[in-house]
Amino acid sequence: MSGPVPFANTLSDVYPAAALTTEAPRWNNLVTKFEALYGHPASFVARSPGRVNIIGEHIDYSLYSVLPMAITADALFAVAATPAAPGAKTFRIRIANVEADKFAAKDFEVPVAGDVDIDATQFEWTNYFKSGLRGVLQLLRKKHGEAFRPVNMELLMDGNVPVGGGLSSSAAVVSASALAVMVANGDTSVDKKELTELAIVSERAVGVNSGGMDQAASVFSEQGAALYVSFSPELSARPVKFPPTSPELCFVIVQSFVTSNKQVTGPIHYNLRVVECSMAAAYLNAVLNPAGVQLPEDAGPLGISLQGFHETFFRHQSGSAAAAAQTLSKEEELKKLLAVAEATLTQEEGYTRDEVAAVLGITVPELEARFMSRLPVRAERFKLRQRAVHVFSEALRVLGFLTLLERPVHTGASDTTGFNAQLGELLNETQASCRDLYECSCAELDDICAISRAAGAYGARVTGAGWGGCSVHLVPADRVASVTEALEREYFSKRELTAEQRASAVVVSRPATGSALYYVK
Ligand code: NG1
Ligand code: MG
Repeated sequence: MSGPVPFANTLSDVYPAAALTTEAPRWNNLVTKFEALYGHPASFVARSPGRVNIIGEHIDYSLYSVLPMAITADALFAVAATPAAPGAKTFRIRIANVEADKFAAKDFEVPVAGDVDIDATQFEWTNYFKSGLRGVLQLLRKKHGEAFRPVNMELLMDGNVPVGGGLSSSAAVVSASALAVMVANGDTSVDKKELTELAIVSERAVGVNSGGMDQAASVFSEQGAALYVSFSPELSARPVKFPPTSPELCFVIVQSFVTSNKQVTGPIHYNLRVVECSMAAAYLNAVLNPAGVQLPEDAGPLGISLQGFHETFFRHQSGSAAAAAQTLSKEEELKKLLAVAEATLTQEEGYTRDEVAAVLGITVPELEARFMSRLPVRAERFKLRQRAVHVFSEALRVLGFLTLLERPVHTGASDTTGFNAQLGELLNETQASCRDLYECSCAELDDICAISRAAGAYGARVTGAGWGGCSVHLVPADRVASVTEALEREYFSKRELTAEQRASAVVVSRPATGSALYYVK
């Protein structure tokens, strides 16, 4: 399901009807301010949304499929471009934000033949734009050769995905930036797959070993559907519609207002999990596959993944007569892997560097160079068992969820078969696994989920990276009010929140469109 990023003729091509009353003035403000700032109109707007992950948490970087959906909130760039002066050694970027008092305008020159300078150690609001710019320049140079001359650009940004809230404002900004730079440089038919892959790699350049779920959801999503994203054997995505239910099933996004910043806590949280999963893959390969088998180099952030182990394991198994006799379904394979991981990775307390290195037949410095040199991590013990069990079981839950959506047995009129409860139960199991095995929840998120379930949600769990940020809840439309009230009474009223925070604390999210381009008329 690839193809070019679509052009929108009207805003109703982009947003659900309910959002138009707020989006139309927002877009008008953007193009009006652009003209006031730069003295001429913008020529186009590039747009990419945030996302909420429905199910499939912390498995994208192990290359297992996930099921996110785009939200309405997005990053917009109004853009105008002019060719750089002939023979110029640099080109110029002028970038500003509609919230001029919060985000100061920046002007910078970039060498035509050199690289874009990004200081990932400093929080600077234009870093994500710069990472998109850098990725596109590398791609266009590869495509057009050294004769490629980037254009000067003027940009005005308006982003309304809450930052640090688990809704992937970063992927929205990187994807919209990359799209803006491609189109400004004359590449107007931007392939969605190419844009997604570029945005994934670009975002990794700013300090997080991320998987590709956010960028895929931001670029590929279609209105009214969730997106089933696969990373193996290659990136692919397809929309999955929710069957009609009565009352309507809503996805409610609830903020915890506990901030977790991956750039800061990466060494003990997110990046450490990426390292643990890759080490688990190498460990399982060393113990379970025939001697000398190497895991394939793949698109995972560290180049090998649990998915890579999965494939080599069954390839070598099918060599034996007994195994060759039966072909396993994906579900059966994952169940087998779950059992095998539990039987092999027996140390509940985790594994030291010495223990892992010994099994891999390498030295500790070699282990560190292989797994911990790209980004630093801080840990004495690596919980390979818990992480691998989470990944295999979560991959199974994604398949279970997808099967329920695609083969609904309920009647549509009422939930006689427990369809809603089954979907909800999978979300609840994910929460338990994130809390106990992956250790990426936090006390506040656990509370929020419990409060919401007691007030009528079918399922509730942390969404996105976790350790704070937000949660997603499956709630029938007629119980949204009681869930919201319970959260207000038992959680939000006990925290000091600004009026703005209160207003964004609980949001019913309807699946929205992915990346789009709009020509300013
Ligand atoms: P957040 O932090 O919610 O944007 C992160 C990763 C995803 C995925 C989830 C966990 C980035 C940019 N994104 O999402 O790829 O691994 O955590 O499922 O780091
Ligand atoms: Mg992010």
